Amino acid sequence: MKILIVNGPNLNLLGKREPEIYGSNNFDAYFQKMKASYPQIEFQYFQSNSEGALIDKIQECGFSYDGIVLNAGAYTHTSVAIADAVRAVTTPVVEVHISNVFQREEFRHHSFLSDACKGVICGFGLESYRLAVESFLV
Ligand code: CA2
Repeated sequence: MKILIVNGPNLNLLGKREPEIYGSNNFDAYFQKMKASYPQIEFQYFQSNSEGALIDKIQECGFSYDGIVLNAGAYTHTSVAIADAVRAVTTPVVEVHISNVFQREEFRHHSFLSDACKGVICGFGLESYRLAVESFLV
């Protein structure tokens, strides 16, 4: 089984800034542990601050992978183009958020991606990613 994990803008700063919202763990350390606990899954990780690069990666893997875990960061709330890419591919996509976006500012309550995705997981910190991976195993 092949799963792609995609992180959008500013998520490269995880563990370095705003720990009260996003926690103090660095994504790479979390990802290494998660990979070790799913030896049967072939993971690829991709992070970009650029909308086009995120779309290119979704298109590149979206016809051959078994699942995509997507945290599009702030593009979640703005990007029709990423939503179109999610709709265009055949691989199911699960939208994730580290924070509970519904407890935050109103503009974070709307996602352009959710209705194009298989499901949405938010508010469980970095464990949101593991829960999304689990969703591909059931
Ligand atoms: O909660 C999430 O995972 C978000 O997708 C994170 C986005 C935010 O715009 C979404 O509304 C919810 C922001 C990612 C920024 O990540 C940072 C991490 C550490 C320090 C600063 C920003």
